[in-house]
Amino acid sequence: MEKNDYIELFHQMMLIRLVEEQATLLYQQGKIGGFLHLYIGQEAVSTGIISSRQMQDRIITAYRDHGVAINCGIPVKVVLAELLGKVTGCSQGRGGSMHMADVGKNFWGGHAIVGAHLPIATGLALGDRYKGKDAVTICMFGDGATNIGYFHEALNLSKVWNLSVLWVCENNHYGMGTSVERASAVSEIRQKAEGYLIPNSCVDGMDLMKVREAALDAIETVRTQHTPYFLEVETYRFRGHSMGDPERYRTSEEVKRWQNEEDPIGIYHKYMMDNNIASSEEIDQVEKTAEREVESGLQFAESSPEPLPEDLYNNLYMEIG
Ligand SMILES: Cc1ncc(C[n+]2csc(CCOP(=O)(O)OP(=O)(O)O)c2C)c(N)n1
Ligand SMILES: [Mg+2]
Repeated sequence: MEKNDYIELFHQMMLIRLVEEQATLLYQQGKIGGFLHLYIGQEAVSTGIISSRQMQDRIITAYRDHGVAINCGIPVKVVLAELLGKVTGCSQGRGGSMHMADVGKNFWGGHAIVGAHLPIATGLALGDRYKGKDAVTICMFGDGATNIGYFHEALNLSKVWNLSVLWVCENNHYGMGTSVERASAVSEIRQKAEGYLIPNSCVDGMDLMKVREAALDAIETVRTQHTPYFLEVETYRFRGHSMGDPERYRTSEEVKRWQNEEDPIGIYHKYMMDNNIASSEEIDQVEKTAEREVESGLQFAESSPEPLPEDLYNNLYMEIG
């Protein structure tokens, strides 16, 4: 990677964090309807995975999707507009927080039903096989999703047909208020892939460079060896499951330890300094640029119109070539 590439990755993680801090305020002001699941703490996962894809590779994820949307290249102002339910949002204000999408950028959406997008990933990859496309489908999901029936059906068929799917489990240790150990008979989640003879590995998800290295290897394996691959990424969400989570299932000491010692943005900042990639002044500039982008994006989103009631029944079905 060139210097600018390293800086762009920092820029993307900063944007995710700042957009979500802004979203917290907007939610408290009652401007965001429905649920709001924040990705703060997990920024290195989507940034590392998505920066490792080629543009023909598809991305699909669950409802914790703002970071993925930004990494896929949806402008911050369009993400903010979607959060506010405005017609200029990436889903024309109909999807909101959990249903960001832009098929033109090969982002096949955030999905609210736990596990339900895994069979869709298998289907996308089957479609690519039929059409002879050299594309990898990258499917991201939480630890909780691995206890759902869809997970097993989707993994099984992906191996039966040796489809080009990279399964990425974001193990943030909890599904809502339930820890992995209380919900899953297998606490080392990647072992579940063994049951379907899918090659697998586990990586530290707080270190962007480690995530990228693992993702590049995994995507290469899928593309060249025509097999699904399972990558478990160990991470942590710094905020509650969604807004208004009283967080009785974990101690504030545990949260503080991760925030202080494992902050992905802090770890990457240090990496750039230690390796003389950028000076602290240059990194400050990137932060300032990101702040300005979020500020002007907010103005755009707030001043955008709401969808029209008469358009309610448009775009319910569409043909995808
Ligand atoms: C089928 C289904 N069951 C239950 C829910 C309620 N629910 C929403 S998020 C969630 C936890 C999922 O945890 P995980 O997959 O680990 O993702 P994380 O929230 O940690 O990113 C549950 C149970 C749902 N949305 N869909
Ligand atoms: Mg989880």
